[in-house]
Amino acid sequence: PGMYIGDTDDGTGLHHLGFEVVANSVDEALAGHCTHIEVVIHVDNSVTVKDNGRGIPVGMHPTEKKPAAELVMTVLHAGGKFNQDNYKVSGGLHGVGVSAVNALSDWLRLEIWRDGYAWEQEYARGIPVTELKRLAPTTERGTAVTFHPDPTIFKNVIAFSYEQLGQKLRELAYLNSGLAISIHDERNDKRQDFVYEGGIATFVTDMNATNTVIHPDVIAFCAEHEGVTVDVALQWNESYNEQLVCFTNTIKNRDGGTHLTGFRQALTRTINNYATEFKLLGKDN
Ligand code: 0RA
Repeated sequence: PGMYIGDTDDGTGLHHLGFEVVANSVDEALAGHCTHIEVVIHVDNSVTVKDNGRGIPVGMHPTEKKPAAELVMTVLHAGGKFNQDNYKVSGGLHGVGVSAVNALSDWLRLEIWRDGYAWEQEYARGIPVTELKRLAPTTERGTAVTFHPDPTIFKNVIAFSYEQLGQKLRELAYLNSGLAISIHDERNDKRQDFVYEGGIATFVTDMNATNTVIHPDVIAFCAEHEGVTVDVALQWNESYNEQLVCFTNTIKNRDGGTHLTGFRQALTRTINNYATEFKLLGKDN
């Protein structure tokens, strides 16, 4: 478990399970097929992640003789292989996929709405306990995964934190402009909806909500170079405390990295060059 999801005793691994399932739905949104993701924390500490994407494919795999969905749920890294878009951007558990969550759940229910029907399969500790069953006809599309973390693996912190899940979902909503993400905690009926049309520019506006800003408009831009896309939003305020956060593939980089160092250097150099060129740094200023 440590290899795939991190610490099983302090809650980080536990919450990673939820983030990995959400990351699959976010990928579906990034591929342009999903607009809503709903997360529910149930009273028994199971979690449901439901999206309105295309649904995990239910067709038989020609050689494995199993439905694609079952392979996605039981084979490490299988998810990406069925996705023709090959669009794995949102980072969950280092990309091992939802099969790791399945293996670490004492039970998991997969529901799919696709190809005109609802479908369902149940698993215990990663092993199917039912066939993928075809249920009632539907015109809906999407996927829902409900999982219960295995109590023989997760110790000490075994309850999901509404704040910890909510904080991450809020970040994901900022980073995926227009994607609606909701969280509902059935233990206390708390709920929140996150949807930000303005992307990270709105993130910065909200970060500065309690500060006096020096310029009203957030400076925001997006650029691509050699297949790498960079999104930047900046706004100065009157405080002396810099708040700089960076993400790579929607994962927060708590310890920064070369991209943060490089950004800082380029920003300082650019402002210095401008100030020098326009003689803003003279002794009169
Ligand atoms: C493989 C292929 C396709 C979709 C997905 C996986 C998929 C996975 C997850 C996991 C959570 N929600 C998801 N939604 C979709 C697309 C196959 C196609 O229709 O072309």
